[in-house]
Amino acid sequence: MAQATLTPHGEKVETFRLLSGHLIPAVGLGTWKSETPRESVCNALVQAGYRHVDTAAQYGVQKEVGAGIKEAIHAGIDRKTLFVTSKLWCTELSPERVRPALLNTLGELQLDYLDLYLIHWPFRLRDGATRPPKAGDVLDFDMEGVWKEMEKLVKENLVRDIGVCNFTMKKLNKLLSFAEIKPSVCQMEMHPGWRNDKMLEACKKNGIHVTAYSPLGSQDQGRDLIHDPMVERVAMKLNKSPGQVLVRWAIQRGTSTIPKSNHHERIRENIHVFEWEIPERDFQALCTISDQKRVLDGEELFVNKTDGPFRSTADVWDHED
Ligand code: NDP
Ligand code: 1BO
Repeated sequence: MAQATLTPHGEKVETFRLLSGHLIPAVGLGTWKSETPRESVCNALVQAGYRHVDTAAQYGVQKEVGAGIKEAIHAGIDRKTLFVTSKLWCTELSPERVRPALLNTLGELQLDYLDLYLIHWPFRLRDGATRPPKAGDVLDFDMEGVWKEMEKLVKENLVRDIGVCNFTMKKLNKLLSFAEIKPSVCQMEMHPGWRNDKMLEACKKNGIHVTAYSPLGSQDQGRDLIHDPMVERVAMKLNKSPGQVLVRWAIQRGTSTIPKSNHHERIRENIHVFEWEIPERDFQALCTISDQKRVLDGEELFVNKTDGPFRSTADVWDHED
């Protein structure tokens, strides 16, 4: 359940409590493919009231994101009220590379700790791996060794929480079999066009909070949920925008979510989701959207149809879909 708190300006914001006891704000700003990371982050924090930013080393924008955070701090935002997430990229997925990768991320972001550090994808890629991967580009992944290094980062106060992205139930169960510190967060693609109910339930059962990525259906080759007739119908009925309905739907499922936008008016719009709710009937109607399909299925990154180790997207997702 989301909990409501007030900002110093009296605005209501919802948060979720993690296994660690820390709070994660229900809405964060996504930064993948952001064309205006510094301005967007600074505006989101200072003008729109965001306190949660999601980035990753792989996005190539950490320096600009860090500059945006720094500007916001200069404008009076307290670092302690922020929740900053970054992610360990696939080329760094071996035990000896975890700590240097985190230190590099902290340097780029100009921060001395992260609120959340996530394994970006549970597959190791060779340096210089191509898309799609050539034979030998996708390597074995020492999950236990990498997780132990992530746990050390928590113990050294370099990161407050650790977690994973793009895991299957099989991989989550493996992680839980040896984790001394359980993952606080599992970040997964989730929206009405890909509800991924099974993974959401598996996480809830283990007390693991889910952050829904691509809540609007993503971009470029993504899924246009903004113009989905059901989403438009609910938005019209509630006098909200389709983007707001999609963000609110994610929160009412018990997930935090991280919509990305380059446009300030949309960034503002996407966080004005706290003083109202989608009625149960409309919420359920949004849960019936057909053609359930991932946008980010990992094919380009990890599938090599002739040389493996993953010859299909079904292999990537452990045949669980
Ligand atoms: P989103 O679902 O957030 O969609 C972004 C697209 O929606 C952009 O084209 C944006 O355009 C548009 N948009 C934003 N707000 C509105 C609005 N109110 N009305 C209409 N259109 C809107 O896609 P992402 O894939 O970027 O996902 C969000 C974030 O999740 C990422 O940025 C990243 O931080 C994270 N992520 C994590 C992954 C992982 O593997 N862990 C994978 C994918 C994403 P414009 O910018 O022009 O406004
Ligand atoms: C390839 C990276 C997907 C966005 O997190």
